[in-house]
Amino acid sequence: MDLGGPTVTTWAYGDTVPGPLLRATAGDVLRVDVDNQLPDATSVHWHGIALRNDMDGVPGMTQDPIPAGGTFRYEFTVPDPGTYFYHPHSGVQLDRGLYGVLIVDSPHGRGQYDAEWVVVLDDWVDGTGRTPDQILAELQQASEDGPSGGMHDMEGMDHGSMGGSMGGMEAMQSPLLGGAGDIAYPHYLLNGRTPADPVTLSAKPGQRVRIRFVNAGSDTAFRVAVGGHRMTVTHSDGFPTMPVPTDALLIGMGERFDVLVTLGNGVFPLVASAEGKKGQALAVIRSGAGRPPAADVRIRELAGQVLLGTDLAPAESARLDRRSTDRRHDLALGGTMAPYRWTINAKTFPDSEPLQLVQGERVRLRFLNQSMMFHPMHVHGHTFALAEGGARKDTVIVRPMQTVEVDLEADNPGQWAAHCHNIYHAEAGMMTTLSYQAKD
Ligand SMILES: [Cu+2]
Repeated sequence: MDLGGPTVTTWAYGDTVPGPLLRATAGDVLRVDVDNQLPDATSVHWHGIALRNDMDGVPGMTQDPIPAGGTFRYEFTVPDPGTYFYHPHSGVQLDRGLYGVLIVDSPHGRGQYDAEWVVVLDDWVDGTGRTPDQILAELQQASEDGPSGGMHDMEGMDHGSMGGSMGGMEAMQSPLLGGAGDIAYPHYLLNGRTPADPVTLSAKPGQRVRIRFVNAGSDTAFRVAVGGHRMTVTHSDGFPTMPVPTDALLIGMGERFDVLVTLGNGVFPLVASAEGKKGQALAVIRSGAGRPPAADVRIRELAGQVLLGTDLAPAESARLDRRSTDRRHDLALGGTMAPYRWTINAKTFPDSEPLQLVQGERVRLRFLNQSMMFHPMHVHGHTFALAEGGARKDTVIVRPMQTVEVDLEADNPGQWAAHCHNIYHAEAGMMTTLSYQAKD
């Protein structure tokens, strides 16, 4: 892959990063044939889609892994319109080039806008001398060696590369998120390009553009903004929100937001700053004449008002019915850099205790972050509502020492993963199962 400067060898869907854009209409049956030409077993997870359990793409939970050289047919109904994405649920493969966007359109028309841009954000290391599997091994090895070993000498892992507890090293910190991640990446990409040679997004002055943001990163939240413009947030994780204007938006790994922007006349940078880290991704918006922005352009909107998913309210159509809670589960989020181990209720997957659900019940999940790192928590097969009237979402940022409560309708039987969408945290244990039981 040519990333717009660096050329890397990586794993991808087809021959592009991001992979092919898949598009369907709510109610459609989507059929995708996977032909695994990778040297390793894989799977495809349809992030955010409330699909049938055996199509959810979690090896060991909903299917067998697709072996190297094997094939698998995914076939399922897409029930809800929105912005979704697909990626492997196998090891740290997501941190290669294996991701793509799935847009589900409404059968009732597309809404009031003139143009649509899909913007996929990613933190990139694969093919720059190390693979994601090597990074994971280094994180685990370094923590075994203790603070004086391992990571200090790793090429490309500068002194900001380890969060939290590694003594003597400058941690990557964000005022909004606390610990900002575990890995300092050499590149941050927007639609597969570094800022050195960014994509150009074109429209006419005065046009209203819908931007669909997807954070496909593995360890990086992005703060996004458009120079010279405000954005109006309209959707969070596929579902409509009360429209709210903002300067900037913070997007955790696995989150999606749709915004509307009414374009001025000229050339404007769309910047996705790696939150708490050094570096950014960039696109050039062109609606008129002007010089393109520099790769390291800074825009003042990034320092303005910043919204998180937890700040949003649902549109009337996305509100969860008012109901009393039938069942409650706590998910205590813990972990440390040394040893490199991330837990839910003090256990690492697959030793975690499954959380029981019963079909038809209203369930409240309480995420209690007891670590100094933020965790974007993702629940498969369902869209939850942030408690007390918050937005509908399937992935929510839980900040250090913060508690976030969400409600869901237990209406999709099966065995469902619930995990941190920091893919290194998930792989180091931060995952559990929501397990439907028969009613007796
Ligand atoms: Cu995490």
